[in-house]
Amino acid sequence: MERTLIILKPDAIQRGIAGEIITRIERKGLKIVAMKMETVSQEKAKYHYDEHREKPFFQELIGFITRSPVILMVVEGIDAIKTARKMSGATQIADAIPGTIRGDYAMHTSVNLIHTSDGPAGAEREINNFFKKEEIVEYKLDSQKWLYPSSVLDK
Ligand code: FUP
Repeated sequence: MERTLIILKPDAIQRGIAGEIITRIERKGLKIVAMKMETVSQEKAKYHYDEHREKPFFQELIGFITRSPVILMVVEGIDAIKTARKMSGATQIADAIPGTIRGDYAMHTSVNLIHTSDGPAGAEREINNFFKKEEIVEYKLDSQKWLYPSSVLDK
């Protein structure tokens, strides 16, 4: 099982579609193991987007993610990182195909509703930036026996 960070960005909440996005995540079968709302600080935002520090869109990116509250989630599943990225859709909005969250609901690359980690190292770093260990909830999700074969769950 893999974990990834999902951020429902300020536009998702301000436009009232955070619930719809959470519904998609639940229906897919990703297990939500942590969730909270917060206004992201400048410090956390800059750490989160550190790889983009030198990019021309960096200031806009930090301004956007800190502008209004976000919903932060940690979700778990087999190949959760890739699965969440596929569900989000392409970074460049014109390439985000219908059926993806960005493809269905977003109009601009800079105002794109959702962040998901791009790999195992990034996921760990990003989860630790926003969540303390004790905020991640250990529980059994009964529906998993209808989402995965027993050969996977018995491991
Ligand atoms: P993604 O992983 O799809 O969120 O994309 P990146 O990590 O490459 O980019 C992080 C954020 O920077 C995107 F969510 C939006 C913003 N961005 C721009 O505003 N312009 C660009 O050309 C690329 C990214």
